[in-house]
Amino acid sequence: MVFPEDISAVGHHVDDLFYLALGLTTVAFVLVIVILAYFLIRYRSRPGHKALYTHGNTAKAFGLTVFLALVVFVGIDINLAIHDHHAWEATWGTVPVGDVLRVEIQPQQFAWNIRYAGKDGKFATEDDILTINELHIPVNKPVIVALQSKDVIHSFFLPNFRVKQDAVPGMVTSLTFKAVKKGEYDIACAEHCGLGHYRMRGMLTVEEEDDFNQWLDAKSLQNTPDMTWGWTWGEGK
Ligand SMILES: [Cu+2]
Repeated sequence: MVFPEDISAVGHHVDDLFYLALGLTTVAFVLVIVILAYFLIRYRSRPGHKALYTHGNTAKAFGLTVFLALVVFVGIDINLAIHDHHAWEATWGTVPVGDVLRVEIQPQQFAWNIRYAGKDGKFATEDDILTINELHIPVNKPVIVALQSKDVIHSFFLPNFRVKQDAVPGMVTSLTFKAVKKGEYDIACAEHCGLGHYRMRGMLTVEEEDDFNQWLDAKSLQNTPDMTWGWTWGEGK
């Protein structure tokens, strides 16, 4: 449909959920319209037919209402809740362990400050590597991003992974994702964070692990790490 390309391992669960919700509500909508049209035509005003005044049948009306409510509740609400649970589990249910890339991101008005741990595998040390609006990750490797905002609430949004996570001042939040396709993709801020919100666009580059390591090495020669973040996960990779 009109979604951006899904390059994640689990994003299809979210897409499926959307299509399911769209499908179920479309069926309900069409049914209602068809029944409405039928009654409009069937009982329309025409010569030879007198209008009938009726209070209806309370028992029947009650039964029909309960029946329809159950159909909607079980057929749509419960159905969506079950699929929603699957999508949630797939996206957020398991935190990857082992060979994982950890990154710390501190958004601010209006940029993404991105920090890698460097050779020692620890954040907030001399060999940290900093970039602005430029996140590189290896393909087929789980990534865990820790977030804490410097100022207001931002939201780290990866449209091509179907995930987003709020970044809040004073608390560390995190999210996990894995790319299965190389390329250049968008990072967006999904929280209206001020006048320059529209400028909060970052670039995500997904590449082979070797290319990623080369890029990281080149970056590490260029920059002086900023130790003023005031928060860290400590261990990284
Ligand atoms: Cu923002």
